[in-house]
Amino acid sequence: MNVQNVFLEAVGVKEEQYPTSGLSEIAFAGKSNVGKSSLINGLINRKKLARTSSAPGKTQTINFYNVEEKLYLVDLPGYGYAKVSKTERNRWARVIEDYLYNRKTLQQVVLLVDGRHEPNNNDIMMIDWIKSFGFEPLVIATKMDKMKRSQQQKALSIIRKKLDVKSYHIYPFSAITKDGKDKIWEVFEEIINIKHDESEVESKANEIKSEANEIESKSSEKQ
Ligand SMILES: Nc1nc2c(ncn2[C@@H]2O[C@H](COP(=O)(O)OP(=O)(O)O)[C@@H](O)[C@H]2O)c(=O)[nH]1
Ligand SMILES: [Mg+2]
Repeated sequence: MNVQNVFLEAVGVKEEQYPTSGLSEIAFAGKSNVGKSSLINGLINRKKLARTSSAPGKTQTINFYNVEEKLYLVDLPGYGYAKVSKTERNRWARVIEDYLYNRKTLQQVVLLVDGRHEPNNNDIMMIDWIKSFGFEPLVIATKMDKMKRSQQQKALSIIRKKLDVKSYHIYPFSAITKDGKDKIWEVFEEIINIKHDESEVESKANEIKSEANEIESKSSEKQ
């Protein structure tokens, strides 16, 4: 996607605060500091529109970036930051769960994991969540520039096995070199278009149904 126009449209923790335009959205989940904000910045060609920080656990809101009035890229609050209290963690779970459950325009949740590390229990819980909400288990492995090329395939295969996803579900990315960016956009555009087509088919089907009902009620009037 050729991205020129992008802005932070909404920041919030509950439905009333989220955008109401009906545009499709793709959300990023993953532990604090994994590179969610950096990935978003990379995808939208900005250095720091999405806030990146080396202090983990900071983004506790859901942030909606409007991209070309075509879709939202959504930065979800990160998990797994040790210093967060139990109350904080519960709040986090509720915010994310409400969002995943109720957000009609959400087309895909993407899990980010650090390419260098084996996914932990939180990552596994998150991918299981993603699967249970009916999404494809899409994974982006971040910080690939921190690995030698020769280590990369092996690292991806470890992640794939640990999360139990297919090789076509995992995409490498580096916010430094931007390697992987084009492929990721390709996948996202396909997701948005497919879902778009589906909703067109659905609305056509509803149209036909209501025409059929009309004909039926007219013919029963005549009898
Ligand atoms: N070398 C390298 N560093 C990265 C990459 N992505 C993120 N970082 C760094 O990792 C830290 C956390 O990134 P951030 O995007 O804020 O993570 P978030 O908490 O998931 O949003 C920052 O210091 C980033 O500069 C990457 O692909 N390569
Ligand atoms: Mg962030």
